[in-house]
Amino acid sequence: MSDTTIQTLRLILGDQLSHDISSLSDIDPANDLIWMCEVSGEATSVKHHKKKIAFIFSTMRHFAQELREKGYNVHYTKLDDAQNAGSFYGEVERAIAQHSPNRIVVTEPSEHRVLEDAQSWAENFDIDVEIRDDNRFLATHAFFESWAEGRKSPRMEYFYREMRKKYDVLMNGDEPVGGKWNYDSENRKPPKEGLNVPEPYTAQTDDITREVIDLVADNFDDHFGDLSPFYFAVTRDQALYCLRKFIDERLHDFGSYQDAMVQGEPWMYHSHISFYVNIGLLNPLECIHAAEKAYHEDGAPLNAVEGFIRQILGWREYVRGIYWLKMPEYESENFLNAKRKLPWLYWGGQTQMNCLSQCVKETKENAYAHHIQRLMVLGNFALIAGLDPDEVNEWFMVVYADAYQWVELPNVTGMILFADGGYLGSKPYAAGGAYINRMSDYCSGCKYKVTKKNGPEACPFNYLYWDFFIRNKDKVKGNPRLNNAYGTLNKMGEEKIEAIQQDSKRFFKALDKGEIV
Ligand code: FAD
Ligand code: DLZ
Ligand code: SF4
Repeated sequence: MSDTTIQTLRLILGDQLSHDISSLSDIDPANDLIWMCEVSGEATSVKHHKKKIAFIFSTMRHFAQELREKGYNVHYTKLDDAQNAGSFYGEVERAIAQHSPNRIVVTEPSEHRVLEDAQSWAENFDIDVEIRDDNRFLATHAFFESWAEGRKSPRMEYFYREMRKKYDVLMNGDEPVGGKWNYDSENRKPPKEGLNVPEPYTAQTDDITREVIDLVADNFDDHFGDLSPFYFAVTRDQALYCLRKFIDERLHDFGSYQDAMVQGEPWMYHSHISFYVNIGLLNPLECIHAAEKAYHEDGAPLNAVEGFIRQILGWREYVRGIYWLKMPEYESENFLNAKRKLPWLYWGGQTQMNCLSQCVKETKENAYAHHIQRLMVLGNFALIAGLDPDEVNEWFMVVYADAYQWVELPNVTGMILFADGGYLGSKPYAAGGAYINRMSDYCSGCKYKVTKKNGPEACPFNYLYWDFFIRNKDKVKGNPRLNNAYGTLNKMGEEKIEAIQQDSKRFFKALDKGEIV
């Protein structure tokens, strides 16, 4: 279909790859045109990890093929098409010029920047534009707003309980199954010797994926990350298989080892479905129901099932709610006034801190790190080293294949950096080396000594942790959840405080000069 008049132009963005998406609900296959486009403006809005771009483009191309097989008219602009306008705005303009549609239908873009762009089309192109709710999320904007209204600090746990009731998930009438809402206290087992972690899902690459890999290699060679090997699912069938494999092989131990980190085991007992849920191949509710069924019918333990469901029904929906409630101001929050530049070690530069080195290495290879690596190693360091939120947000947006701003920003600005002053999280998630040592085997392979608190051999997390509380005293001391930390600090002798500050000063000087730390 080219240079023909159509009724409705239906735009499908790169993270809207769901057959039941709202923008297609009333499609007229004979008269409507679906428009999809690979645009350099999106691939370089930040310089996304090579594997992430390949994943998105390959999944988009497979989705377009499935839509055509269903009998729909699909226009697909490839990145290297001569006519490619390079942006959503330019592509919409081109589509209108070619096809003179009566109107445009699009599901609400997941990112504020793109929503603003879409909101400008009606006036700028003098056309009727309908922006529909994204029906793949479980809490509408209205539901979240009314829940959050009047709450000074709307905590995830209470939102999660409402969502459990609303969707009747793990409920016994009005009561939670098992008598408790949250089994997190059972989900903190350190790793033990001889864990037999199942192999992760690895998809076969087909011609479409191979073509995309070549395209990414040719066009984004200067982006961070390894392109090969490429193992992501790129179709709904493959993603469903990946979900099934998680439920059958990993869910049982998901809870117990949720916080554990093991060198050489990037995938642990996590589900690795965030890429697929966020891009639209899997629906969050079907993932929740699959886990709930495993509890009722296959003996999956409640701590694992509840823990997994809480991440999707609770955290995932909650961070999206916060994003839309707080944007666009949320993007520039910097409560702690953190200014340090992101050190080179985040891009794979050498470091002697083994925990950071391992987490960055796996991120570069896989465009994935599991939650506790993101939170307690990469995020914890960013917090206690006082890294600039803009730089940290950019890094997290670039490196993970599941990163879109609606989910990345609240996790970084709110959860790890406390840059929103405690709106999302009740306290800064700062931790010393002892936590990392308890939950991982990284420290045994590190040049630093986790048991040493001060001096050049000491684990930097140990003194930076205290230095963080000293530096930010005026901002966070009143937080009741930090009473213990400040109680301990108050009892510290001057000599100890002096040693902490000297070590931190020396460390930051080396870090800022780009020396290997
Ligand atoms: P599992 O551990 O198996 O959890 C199951 C699912 O729960 C995930 O697939 C995801 O959909 C959901 N989930 C779990 N935790 C969160 C959370 N905190 N917020 C939202 N959803 C959650 N997740 C993203 O999807 N995209 C991001 O860009 C992203 N950035 C993060 C940045 C930081 C600093 C932190 C601390 C967390 C971030 N997360 C992000 C949340 C979480 O780390 C990932 O969702 C998870 O690691 C994905 O791996 P998985 O599918 O194996 O998750
Ligand atoms: C992340 C991304 C990238 C890298 N490339 C494209 C693209 O070429 N075409 C596209 O439709 N979407 C892409 N995306 C995802 C979009 O950034 C995402 O859909 C919007 O930001 C949502 O508002
Ligand atoms: Fe990380 Fe410190 Fe352990 Fe080294 S000793 S791995 S820096 S926590």
